[in-house]
Amino acid sequence: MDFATIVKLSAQHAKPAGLILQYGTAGFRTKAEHLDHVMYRMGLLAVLRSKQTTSTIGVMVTASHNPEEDNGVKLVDPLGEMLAAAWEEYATSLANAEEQDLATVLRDISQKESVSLQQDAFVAVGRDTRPSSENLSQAVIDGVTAFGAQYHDYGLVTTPQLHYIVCCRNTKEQYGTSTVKGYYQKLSKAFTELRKQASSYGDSPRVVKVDGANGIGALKLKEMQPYLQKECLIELFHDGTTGKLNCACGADFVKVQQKPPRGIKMQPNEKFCSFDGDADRIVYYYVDSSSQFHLLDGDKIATLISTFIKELLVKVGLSLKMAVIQTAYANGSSTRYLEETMKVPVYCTKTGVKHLHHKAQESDIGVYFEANGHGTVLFSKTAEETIRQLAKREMDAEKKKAAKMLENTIDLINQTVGDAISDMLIIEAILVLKKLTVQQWDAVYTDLPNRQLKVKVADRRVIDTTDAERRVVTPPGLQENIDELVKKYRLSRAFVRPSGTEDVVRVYAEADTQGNADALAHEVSLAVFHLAGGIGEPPKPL
Ligand code: NG1
Ligand code: ZN
Repeated sequence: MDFATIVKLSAQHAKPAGLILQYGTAGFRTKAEHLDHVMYRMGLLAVLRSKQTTSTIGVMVTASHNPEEDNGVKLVDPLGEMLAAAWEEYATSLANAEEQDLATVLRDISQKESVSLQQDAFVAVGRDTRPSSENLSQAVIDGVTAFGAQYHDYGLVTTPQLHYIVCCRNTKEQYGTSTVKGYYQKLSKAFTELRKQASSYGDSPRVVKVDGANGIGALKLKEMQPYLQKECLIELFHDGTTGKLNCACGADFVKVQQKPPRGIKMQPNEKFCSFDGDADRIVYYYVDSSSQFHLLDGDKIATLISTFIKELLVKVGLSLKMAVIQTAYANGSSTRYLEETMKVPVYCTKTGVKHLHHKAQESDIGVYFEANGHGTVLFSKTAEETIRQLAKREMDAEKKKAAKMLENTIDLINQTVGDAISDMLIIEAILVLKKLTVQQWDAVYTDLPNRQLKVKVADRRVIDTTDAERRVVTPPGLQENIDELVKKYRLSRAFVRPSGTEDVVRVYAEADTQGNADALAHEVSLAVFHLAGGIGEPPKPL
C-alpha cells in the first residue's frame, strides 16, 4: 500500500519536532495540547490492529483521573481488553516518529505483524467530557479515514462502555447489544434480577450518594437512572454542572487524600462512592458517629465480591478455582484476610490493569482490583457455561436461587474492564442481599494505616523495579535504604516505583499507626529524592 495520502494528511496533525512521549500504564497521557498528532497516529494504529485481528478496535480519548487540562488515549483490543503489550511498542514508535519517517514506521509495523493491508478495518471511537476531547477524537477519526477505514463515533461514553461496545461488536452481539442503550439494558436487567432475590433491605440504606468527579460517569449514570427504577436510589453530586473535572473530587482524590470530596456534608450512616474521570474506578466511604472518615477501596471491594461469589459457589456445590489478583498497593490486611480467613489464593502483579487482567485469566474466576478501585471479575468460558447450565437445571430451590444469582452476577459484571457503574451495582446488590451496612462491610478487616506520596525527579526512568514492583533494582543503594527505614516500624512495608501516567516517582508506605505510615513514607521520599535525582525542594514531613 502507498502511505502517501496518510503522510500528506498528517501535515494537519503534525508532530512538534523532537517531542517524545512514552506509552504509560494506560496509554499516552499528557497535556492536551501535545496530543493532536498522537491521536491521528493512534487512529492509524487502530486501523492496522483492526486489519490484523479482523475485528473492531476501540480508541478512547480520555485522561481518566488526571487534571482537566490533560488528555490521553486508550486503545481497546477485540474482546474489550487493553491493547496487547507487543503493540505498545508500535504505539510508541508511531507516536514519536518524525513526519518524514511516518511511512517507514507504518510499513515496519505492517511487515512485522504481517498485516494484510487490503483487509477491511473498523474503529469504534469514544471520548470523555474534557474540553479538548472533541477535537482530539476528531484527530483519531482523521487518522482512521486517512487510511480509508470505517469508524463509528460513539461520542461521549465512559471508558468501560466503549470496552463493552467493542466486545459486543466482536462477539456478534453475544456479549450484549453494541450500544450504550444495550449496556444499560443488560446491566439493569441483571441488577434487577439479583436485587429481587433479597427478601428485604435489612439495615442496608437504599440511597447511595455518588460523586461523578464532574465527568462522563455522572452524565452516563444520569442516563441510566430510568433503567434502574426504584431498585437503587442514586443521588448524584459533582455531576459536572458546575465544578471542574477531577478537581477536589473523584475516586483518585478520595483514595489518595483519604478524605471526602470537597464541598459535601456527610452524615453518619450515609453511604457514598466516587467515580474517576472516565468511570472505570470506584471507591466507597462513610463517616462514623464520631465524624471519622472511612474509605472502602478496591481491596475492600475485591473482598466483598469474592466472598459473595465463594459463598454462592459453596451453596451450589461447584468447585471452581477462584483467585484474587492485587498489586503492591493492596493493603497488607486485605491480603492477609483473603489468604488466611477466606482461604482464597492471592497473586500480586505489576501496577496497571492489563497485568491484573492477564493474571486473572488463569483462574476459573479471577477477581482483580487495584487498591484505587479499578477492577472487575473474569469468568472463564468453562466457569460461565457451567454456571449457566446449572441455573437452568431443576433442583432444590435454595440451590437454584444461588445458581441464578451467580448467573446474574456474570451478567452484571463488565468483564472487559473495571467499570464504576457496573461495580457500584454489584456492590449495591451484594449489600442488600447480605443485609450489610457499609460499616459492617468495612468491619470485615481493618486496613493498616498507609500513605501514598509523589516525588519529582529529573528522570523517573532511573528507577527500575522487580518482584511485581515491590523492590528497587536501581539506583544502587535505594532498596537497602528502604529496607533499613522499614525496620524502624511495626507491621511496616514500603516501596517506590516510577508512575506510568504522571512524571513522578510514587512512594507507598504502611505501618501500625497513621503517624508511622506518614513518617515512613516521608523518609522513603527523602531517600528517593537524594538517591534518584530529586528536583525542587526536598519533601517536607507531613
Ligand atoms: P501510575 O501512574 O502508573 O501509578 C495509575 C494508577 C494505576 C492505574 C493507572 C491507570 C495508582 C498507584 N496507580 O498508574 O493503578 O490505575 O494510573 O489509570 O493508583
Ligand atoms: Zn480511569
